[in-house]
Amino acid sequence: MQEPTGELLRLLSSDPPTVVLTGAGVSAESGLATFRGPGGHWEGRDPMSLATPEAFDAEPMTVWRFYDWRRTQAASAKPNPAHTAIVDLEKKLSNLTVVTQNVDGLHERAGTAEIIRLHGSLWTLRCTVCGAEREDLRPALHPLPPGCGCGGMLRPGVVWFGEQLPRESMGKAQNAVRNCRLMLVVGTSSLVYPAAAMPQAARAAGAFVVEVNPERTPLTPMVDEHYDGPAGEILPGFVSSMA
Ligand code: BV8
Ligand code: ZN
Repeated sequence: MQEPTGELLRLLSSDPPTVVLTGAGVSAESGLATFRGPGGHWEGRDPMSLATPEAFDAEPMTVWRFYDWRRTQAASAKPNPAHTAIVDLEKKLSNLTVVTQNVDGLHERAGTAEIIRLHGSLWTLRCTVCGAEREDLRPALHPLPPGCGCGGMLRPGVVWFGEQLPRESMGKAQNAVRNCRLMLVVGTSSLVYPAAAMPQAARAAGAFVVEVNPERTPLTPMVDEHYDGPAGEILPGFVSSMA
């Protein structure tokens, strides 16, 4: 299915509290590799094996070179029509929240105002000793690993596998998920928890759940509607079909 159905358009015209849950697929058309798609590997290493505290402890330089590469890629990428359509939806609806698993900052650069980052950000650095956090938009950091004024080593401000999600973001996200009447699940393989549990929670709370993904995922059998195409084409179609 590609064009929005009458049911979805009727729901959109009722201005429902809406959550847009996004994953790496929403940045695919900006040229950023997804985690599990083709080209997702880095120097032959599986990103999943690098995005862990164990990898950072064992080989901080390798992990920093991976994240410095990710930052360089993200800095040269541009928001794509999927990001822009989500900004347009936020303007047309009175209560829309983006809950993203992405760390690339493209939603923010596209102009999304209400955003909850579940897995942190490539652009935040956190000291492993004193915990001080700072934003640093420079794509290539030198020297690696970057250091804190206290002498400690800085780490990327992202949530690694095996790490707890930020309590505040989780609380806000769970609130938005429980109160929404429409959830758009865009560009995620729905494999990583606890983000992957959110669509079921929304559905249990009575929301209409729509998945936008060119592939089927473990979530597909449970959604109300599945649009099988690139988000950069499907989402602008939703916006242009709205009155
Ligand atoms: C936690 C930041 C408590 C870093 C990321 C066994 C069972 C269940 C759970 C677990 C388990 N073992 C361990 C766990 C917990 C684990 C987990 O869920 N593992 C999975 C792999 C089984 N979760 C955690 O560890 C989380 N913490 O649970 O803490 C705890 C503590 C200890 C022990 C247990 C529990 C932390 C998870 C956060 C990890 N950090 N990122 C970084 O980015 O470097 S996750 C990383 O992968 C991304 O951030 C992203 O969130 C995530 C999933 O990737 P997706 O975004 O979905 O992207 P993916 O490539 O997978 O898919 C892209 C999709 O887009 C595809 O479907 C594709 O078809 C589609 N697509 C492609 N092009 C387009 C498109 N869609 C639309 N348009 C297009 N053009
Ligand atoms: Zn410090």
